[in-house]
Amino acid sequence: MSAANTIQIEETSQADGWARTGHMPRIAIIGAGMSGIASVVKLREAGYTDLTVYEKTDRVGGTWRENTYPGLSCDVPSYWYSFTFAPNPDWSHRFSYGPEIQAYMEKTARDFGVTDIVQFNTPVTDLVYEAPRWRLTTGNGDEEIYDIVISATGVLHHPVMPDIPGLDDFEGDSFHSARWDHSCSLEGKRVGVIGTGSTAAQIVGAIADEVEHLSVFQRTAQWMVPLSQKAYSEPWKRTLRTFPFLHKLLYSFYYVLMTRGIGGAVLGDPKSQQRIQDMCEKNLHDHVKDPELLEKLTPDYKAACKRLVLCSDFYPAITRDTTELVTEGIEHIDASGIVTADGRHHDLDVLVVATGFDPTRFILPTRVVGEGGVDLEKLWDDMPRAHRAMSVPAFPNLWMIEGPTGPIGNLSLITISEWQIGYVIQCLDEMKRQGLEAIAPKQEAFDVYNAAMREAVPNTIWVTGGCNSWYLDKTGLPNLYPWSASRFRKEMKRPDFSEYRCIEEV
Ligand code: N01
Repeated sequence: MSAANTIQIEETSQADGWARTGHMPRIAIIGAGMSGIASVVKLREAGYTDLTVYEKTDRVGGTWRENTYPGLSCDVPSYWYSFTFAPNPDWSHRFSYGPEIQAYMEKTARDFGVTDIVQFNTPVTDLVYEAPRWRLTTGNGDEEIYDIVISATGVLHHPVMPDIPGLDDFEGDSFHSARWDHSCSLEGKRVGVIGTGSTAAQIVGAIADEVEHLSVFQRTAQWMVPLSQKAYSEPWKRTLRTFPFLHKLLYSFYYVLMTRGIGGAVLGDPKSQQRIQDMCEKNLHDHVKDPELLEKLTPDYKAACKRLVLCSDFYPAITRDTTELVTEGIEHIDASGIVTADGRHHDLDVLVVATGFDPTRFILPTRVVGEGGVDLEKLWDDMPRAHRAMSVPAFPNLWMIEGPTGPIGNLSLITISEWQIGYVIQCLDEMKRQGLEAIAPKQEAFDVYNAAMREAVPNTIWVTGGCNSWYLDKTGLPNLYPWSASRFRKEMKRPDFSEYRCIEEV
């Protein structure tokens, strides 16, 4: 290894922690969703076995446990939306439905002994850095000391309720899409859905034929790519069981298909963008013939500016006689429905709020206090940033899987998580080799990385496409990785240790 690619040691450490003495580091993992599960499996595989997972609820699964709305599915192909260490020949469809993914998460967690080390119903409330370790406090008031903390809390897990006057006055059943009330039957009811993002599109497609009347409140039209759903046959599943190497081929095939297809469009390649644009326009025109409806459903920005909605059920549902697309702005909500800006009252029995999530939270609301008492929430100030999407200068030995500015969009987050965990493991190995108790990215490296990102984002479709989306932070800049997935993969493959400094015990 070149001297330049070495963690900088500021002084000789007096610590006698894990890396110096050869002890096993104590590692806390926060969250038992897919990144938490992958972290445990990969860390164990690499020889790190003193692991504890903290999970705020009573089950593993993360987003797939939390979201249970009708029509819930993953618009990333199943063979790619899988752990590399747990290929699944039994996927029933090309794009899996939510309950099947949740069952896969639970099975994988059981098969790999993850469930055994999860402390369920145990939210982590505080993380305070006491060099070179972390003091972790749980909602039960318990305190533990860890050498390393890995946040695997996910990106979109704080539902946002819209700031619409009178929302609480509604007397029918009302709930956010991520808090679906399964005790509420929709059959024969007048249902309103606020929002037309990926979630709402799936819900509308799933419930339109069950309800008496559906009102879909659209603030901004969405471009939609048809989803080529397909059920897998039993003989095909048997073939996969017989020839497991096929999983690798399928994983790679979908990786290339999705990253080249959608990735290119997002990152400013005009040809890919046009291809996606044409696909969306054809999809819309194939399904919607009524000129007035067509106009309402046609976005005034470029495809892929907002996260692309991949869905084939929305247009057939929205063109039904019993469905109405409402594009007048919502003025207020009262006891029996929604009043739009044209003064019209839309009578509703049930109101579904599919208005998305707060994308600025990540590990928050856990109070995270780093070196010198720096508070992470204050530091981020609603604009979370991290070095290589995973670490922050004043927060040694704290790694965030799926942290801020990572590649998200229409990718398999399982793949991204696995790459990131591989990076963390290499950093741990390096700490062990050098006997370092704590490392953090240098401020300079963090600044250079984030400046490069700021320079690159204006070229992406998220900015040039002319739309507003949850990708943009309060300064109007996308909080996403602005380069290709393969570049991120390269970054993750071999950490540049010269970007890190060793923090000494005080
Ligand atoms: O949320 P969104 P989502 N009044 O923020 C509207 C992932 N996901 O839950 O476009 C009226 O995209 C808002 O309107 P506008 C995926 O990453 C993945 O649908 O802001 N309307 C929009 O229509 C996705 O991007 C899968 O003008 C209001 C909608 O609500 C992310 O989750 C499936 C409003 C919110 O759309 C979030 O998707 C589902 C208001 N006050 C989701 N406020 C997969 O298949 C907001 N809206 C992997």
